[in-house]
Amino acid sequence: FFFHCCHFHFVFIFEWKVCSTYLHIHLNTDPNSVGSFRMLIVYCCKGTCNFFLDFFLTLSCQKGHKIGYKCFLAYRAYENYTDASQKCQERGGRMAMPRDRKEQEALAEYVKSVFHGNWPVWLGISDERSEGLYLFEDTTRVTYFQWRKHFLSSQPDGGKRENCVAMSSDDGDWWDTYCERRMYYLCEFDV
Ligand SMILES: [Ca+2]
Repeated sequence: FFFHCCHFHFVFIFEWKVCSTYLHIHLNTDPNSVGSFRMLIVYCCKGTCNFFLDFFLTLSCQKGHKIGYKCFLAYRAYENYTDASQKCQERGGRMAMPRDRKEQEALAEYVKSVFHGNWPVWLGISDERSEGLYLFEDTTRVTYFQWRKHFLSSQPDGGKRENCVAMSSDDGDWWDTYCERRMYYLCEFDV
């Protein structure tokens, strides 16, 4: 048993050695974490190692908002779209992907309760690959949309300049914006 620290969270590693197969259990004690641990089974032989198993298990959704088998969790850190995606994956999740009205409404309500006032918050949706074709981060097509509709500023309106999608924290409406913009973000985890 030993303890070390990596760049964004503390990790405990229990190492159980059987021949040359290693079992690593990383308990994530990051205060921003949804409450997960990562398990790796590694087989090493003659200086080369192969991963047999590498998965995250989410234990609870105490800090976030649970709907069905998803746990949404909001992060108060400014990141651009790519970095937000990376941060969600490092924690064992992915960017939030509201797939239908029920998930959208639950997410909008949660975001409103977390971020008081009007803040843009990243969702895992973009049309970077092909203008006007909105895909979730996992490359599946978006079929339910919640674009802001207003006579002064209906969305999306950014064309090829704005290819990533943010949710507004006050009403849950979606806006297209430029992907390099840094803002709060939402991850989702399987529970
Ligand atoms: Ca666009």
